[in-house]
Amino acid sequence: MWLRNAVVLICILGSASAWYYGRPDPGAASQGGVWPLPWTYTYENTTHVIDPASFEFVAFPKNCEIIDKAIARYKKLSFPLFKASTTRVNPTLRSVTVTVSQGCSTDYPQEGMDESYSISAKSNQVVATLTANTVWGALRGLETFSQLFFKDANGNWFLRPSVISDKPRFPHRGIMLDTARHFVSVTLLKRQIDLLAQNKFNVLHWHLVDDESFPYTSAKFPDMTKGAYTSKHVYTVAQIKDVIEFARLRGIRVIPEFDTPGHTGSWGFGNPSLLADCFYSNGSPLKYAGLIDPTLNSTWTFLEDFFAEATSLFKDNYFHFGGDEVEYLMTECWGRNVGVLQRMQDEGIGDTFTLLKKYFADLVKVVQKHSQKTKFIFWEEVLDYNVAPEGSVAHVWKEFNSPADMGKTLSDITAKGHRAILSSCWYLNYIKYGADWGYVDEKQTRARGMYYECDPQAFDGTDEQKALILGGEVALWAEFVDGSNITPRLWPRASAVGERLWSDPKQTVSPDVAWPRLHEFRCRLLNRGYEVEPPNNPDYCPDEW
Ligand code: CP6
Repeated sequence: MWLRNAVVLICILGSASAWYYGRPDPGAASQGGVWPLPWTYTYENTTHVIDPASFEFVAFPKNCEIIDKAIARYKKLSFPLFKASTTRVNPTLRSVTVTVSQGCSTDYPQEGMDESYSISAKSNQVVATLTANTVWGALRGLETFSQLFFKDANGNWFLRPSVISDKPRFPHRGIMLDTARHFVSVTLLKRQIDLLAQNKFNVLHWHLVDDESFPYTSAKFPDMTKGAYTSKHVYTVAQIKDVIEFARLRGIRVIPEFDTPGHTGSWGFGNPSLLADCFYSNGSPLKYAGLIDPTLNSTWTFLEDFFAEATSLFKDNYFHFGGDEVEYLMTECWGRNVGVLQRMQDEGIGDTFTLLKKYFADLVKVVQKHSQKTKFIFWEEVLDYNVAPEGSVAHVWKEFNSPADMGKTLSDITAKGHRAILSSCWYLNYIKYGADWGYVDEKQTRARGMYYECDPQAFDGTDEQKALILGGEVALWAEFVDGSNITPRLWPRASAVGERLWSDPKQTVSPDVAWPRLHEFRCRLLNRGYEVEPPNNPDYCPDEW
């Protein structure tokens, strides 16, 4: 009894402080709040009664694979923990019709796809409607619709009567996963793709290979997997195709990154002549550094064939070619390598920056020889050094400790007319005590730059410059991440970024206001079976694991 009283007392204190700090009821059951927040919504102050066992999803057009498979998923995702034996009720809403006005599509999702949708599920409707121009909009709408369902403590199901009209703020909303520092199984990659879709992200940036390992299988160059940790730590061509198809069905683009000319240490196991030998300033050899030698013909025949295969395997129009962190390596591996220096002289290339510029220009040439469709994304340095080909997209990452520097970079890069993707403020491999999605420390004090408050368009620049921002990406560098912790490290912290990239910034200004809805969404993901960490304190879910 004293325990019960203590709990009641704590709840009273808790709700008092909750009010003061804008905290949610720490045990709030999900009442159909939607994450990320839709652009326009009206809710009625009543509830629809739902019978999950008989609720129907009806699609137009019929026999559209991507929609039918999505409906099969959302029948389950809409009613997590539903037990079929629960007593049947008389539902006030019986079904939803899903209409795709442009019809079915078997295409791959691409940049700029139309992801808008509308939902009408008013209290006087017996049949709800979800309409979208494209299958991609229907996928996003199904996720929103599934979040309007909620259950009470007795296992009775309801739907929040709503009218919603929604679309993304940015076309590029990504998560970068690094499978080179630690291997992530296909099963767990697919779990992240499912979570991407449930958070309305649309890009998996797959940082496949790096200095540490080479898990990518090339059919043309099977020796390259000598750079994998072991022969088990690889993605086969069939598995890569499977991941791409899994992502397509969820409206997720898979953009691979082949980071070059630096970060290529593991490439040397399968192709030793590809990398230049590097040296300390005293002339002794520097091991474990990787920088491609662009002065050899063999390098270019390899890169041409290698990327011809990769650009036909991956279906997205964009490819990420890295280009980060080569400054020291240019000195150590090109500037102190007599062979490279000799061939530079023979070609009339005066310095390593000129060689770097020529490297990227030649890379673009060999890639485009076999794949006209391919567009290029590079880490920001490549654009800073003015060595990037026309039309390349800058991936801004460097200024992760300084919002001011980040703003300046965005301003400078867009002033040059480059399009940009932002990651600097969304380095989720960094962990810190506290609710770092929206607050900086355990005292919940507001601070600059936490994930929810970072805005990719908050820099000094013209409207034209701001329009060059394609969106952003969460970066999860995997030095200390593998299958054991990838899901809770990403979620729901990345959900905060998902809302920033999808929702109206004017309606999503404060973590204090967002908190209850994020809490509800995280509990929903738990019920769906994902090991997502708590974003708040105090906090508990109606159904704990
Ligand atoms: N690997 C590659 C990395 C990083 C980058 N590129 C990185 C740099 C700084 C931090 C975290 C990660 N590990 N290939 C930079 C884009 Cl803090």
